[in-house]
Amino acid sequence: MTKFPNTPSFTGNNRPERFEADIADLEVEGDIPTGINGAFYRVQPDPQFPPRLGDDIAFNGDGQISMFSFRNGRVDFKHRWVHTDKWKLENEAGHALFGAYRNPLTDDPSVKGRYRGTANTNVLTYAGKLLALKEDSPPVAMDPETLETFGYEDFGGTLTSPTFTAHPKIDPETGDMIAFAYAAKGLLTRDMVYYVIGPDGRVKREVWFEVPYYCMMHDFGVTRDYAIFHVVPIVSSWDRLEKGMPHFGFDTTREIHLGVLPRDGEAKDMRWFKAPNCFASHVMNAFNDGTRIYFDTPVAENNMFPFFPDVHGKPFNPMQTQSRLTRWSVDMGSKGESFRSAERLTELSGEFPRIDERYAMTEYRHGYLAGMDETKPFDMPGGRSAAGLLINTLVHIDHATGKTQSWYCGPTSSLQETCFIPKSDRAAEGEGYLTLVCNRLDERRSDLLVFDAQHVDEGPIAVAKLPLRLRMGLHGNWTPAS
Ligand code: V55
Ligand code: FE
Repeated sequence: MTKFPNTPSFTGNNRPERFEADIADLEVEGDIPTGINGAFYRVQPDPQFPPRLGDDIAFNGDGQISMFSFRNGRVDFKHRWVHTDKWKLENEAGHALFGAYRNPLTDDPSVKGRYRGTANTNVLTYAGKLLALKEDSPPVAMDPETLETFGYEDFGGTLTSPTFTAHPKIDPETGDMIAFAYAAKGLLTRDMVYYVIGPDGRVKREVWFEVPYYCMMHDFGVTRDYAIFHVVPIVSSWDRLEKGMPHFGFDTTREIHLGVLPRDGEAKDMRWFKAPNCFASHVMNAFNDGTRIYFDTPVAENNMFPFFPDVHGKPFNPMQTQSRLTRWSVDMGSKGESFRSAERLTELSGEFPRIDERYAMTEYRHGYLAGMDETKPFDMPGGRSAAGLLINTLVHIDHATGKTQSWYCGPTSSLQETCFIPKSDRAAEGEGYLTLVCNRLDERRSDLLVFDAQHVDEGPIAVAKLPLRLRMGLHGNWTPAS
């Protein structure tokens, strides 16, 4: 008797799927290189139940993890819900108990004070556990082989905030996990905490500080010597929540801020820089040369989230949502508080930036993007993502030459975020594969594509075919079998 609303968030390409699945030995076109040995995990939001308030946004769907295990040219598929507290409480009740995205005032009173997280934003392994992440709650730990949920991860009792970013970074030199939490003293608080977690899975260093204004702190940059926090005005307030407005709204009248914390420093060592308003969310990579810091992020002129509308009531402007990879630089040795240095690295519009993670935090050459090429044909009305964007190209950027390569997926498909797989531990930067989910919109089905990362424009070298449809996902990561 379940009935989902007849709204854009729940129909067409956004219709719920709600399955769990195991498929041994997927049908493959082409050949998966036998040297690929490990698992690609990715996460997608999928609502377990119809929304409590009649409609909802994609960002509030319950997290489901897909695991593609590669061995000897064969790919096995496993797909499971993350058993968050929200999922379990609602599963027991048989209907939704939690209301709007990040608004506990809209919840059933029986769930007051419970973690509201959906674990739907990122998934990675660390210290032997698979962590499913949503930035408003602690990580949810799962078994990396069976995808069974263990429960909330408090890093051996050392996690001191009720929230944890969905974009932690692994330091390739130390093996540490560098992370942060915002709204770290409760909903809408300006308190943040920077964390260093050791390979033993325990927090070994934390620095508390405040941001200039509460906003969505979705990602950050880490270099060998600095952690960089970009404050972009995707803002909120108790007033919004009391009025039942969307949690976030975009404020074009506010400046952006860049907080730079020396990794071995304390809050007093942090410096804040300012720049004119723009939209930026994900960070491709960051690095520093002495005190000069480089921070690569796709930047759009205006808000990219139509479901978090302009706080001054200006209509959403799709023309201004095109994001282009931009290099910001700022010097910790400089005087003054402005940073203006922004160099556009490509004219292609793209988001979901990725790298060969072995070159995280250092000067790097190869970057990958989910490209949105408006000049290419699209024959599937309703196939656009919740943000109204259509990802139709896989892009490789070579920062050494400034050249790009791209591959267009055709007029009846769309693409999800890619993930780099090194050919081996000793392979040179960028020598490896790219894998990503391709939505076959006309067939209501999905494929997993595998590319040679050095020849993106030649198209996939192998396609692992799914007989079912994955929903639009967020992020994913590679874990080698070793
Ligand atoms: C994002 C996604 C989220 C979220 C906050 O920018 C930010 C992406 C899937 O949920 O809660
Ligand atoms: Fe993200």
